[in-house]
Amino acid sequence: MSHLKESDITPQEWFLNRRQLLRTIGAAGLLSTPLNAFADSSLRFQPNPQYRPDLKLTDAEHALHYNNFYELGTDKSDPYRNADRLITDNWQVRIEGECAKPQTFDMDDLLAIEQEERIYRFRCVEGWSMVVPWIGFPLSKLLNKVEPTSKAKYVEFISILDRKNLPGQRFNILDWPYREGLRIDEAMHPLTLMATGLYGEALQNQSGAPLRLIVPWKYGFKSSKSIVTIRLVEKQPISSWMQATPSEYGFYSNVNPQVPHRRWSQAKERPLGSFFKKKTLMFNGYADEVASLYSGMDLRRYF
Ligand SMILES: Nc1nc2c(c(=O)[nH]1)N[C@H]1C(S)=C(S)[C@@H](COP(=O)(O)O)O[C@H]1N2
Ligand SMILES: [Mo]
Repeated sequence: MSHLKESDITPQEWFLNRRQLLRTIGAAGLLSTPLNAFADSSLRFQPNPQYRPDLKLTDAEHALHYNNFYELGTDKSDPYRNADRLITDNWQVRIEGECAKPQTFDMDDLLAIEQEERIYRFRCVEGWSMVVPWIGFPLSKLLNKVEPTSKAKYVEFISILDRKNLPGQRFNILDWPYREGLRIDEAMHPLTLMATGLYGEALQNQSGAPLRLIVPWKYGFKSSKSIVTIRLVEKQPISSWMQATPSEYGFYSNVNPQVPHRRWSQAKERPLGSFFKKKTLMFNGYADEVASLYSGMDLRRYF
């Protein structure tokens, strides 16, 4: 895919994407095509050199066609096949709860925050993994805007509820809407990203458009897609997965090769597109950055 090459080889400078190019041409009066025809892939971002590990990127063909997004179906190919069932027009995100300035943001507000590209490892609890270039901004930048109070000990993330259009929400596979949570220090951690794009373009629906969370040291299910509400709370929230199967899915869900899932080992993972497995790293390779968040905690108990 051509956009994979774009994000891969673009040096550390502002990336002039197609829409900007079109806007420039349009402003010069050379173009008559309505610019909103290209709106869904517009994103201006800067690669962050701090997060460009020397790792081979997963082929976009895999990352965009093998997904977990139960609102769009439970087969790995369902999210891509049913992508148009997710309606993202006029998307807004409400940030509320324990904060001085609760606010509703639209996507223009969020895209006005400086967007950066970061290459992260991503590890699903099921045992597959990928290395992909997300675009977005640290969640802390957004949370600081609402001024969390001292009672904000946790953050809850609530995804879209649209039973009429989302095929998966016709079934009680999970307790909808999809809910996840982080401790406030995890949410404020510089690695925690609100993603708006992937492979140089705005998020595709199957990836959780228009806005999803990325917490690279935790199993993938903590990285909620298509978020509509972020709630600052005092008590530890109960995620949809904890509610569905408390014995298998804990609140923390840090990637940990030493703590097996109830039904399988977590020692190894299969990178998407690869036949061979490789060893899973503690905290998915981010131990230097995040291990201190859990010092003194028994990670078998707080799984
Ligand atoms: N709203 C919502 N978010 C979700 C999910 C989901 O079913 N619904 N699945 C999670 C799981 S299990 C994983 S592994 C990742 C998958 O992200 P990807 O499809 O972009 O790889 O999304 C997570 N976020
Ligand atoms: Mo997952």
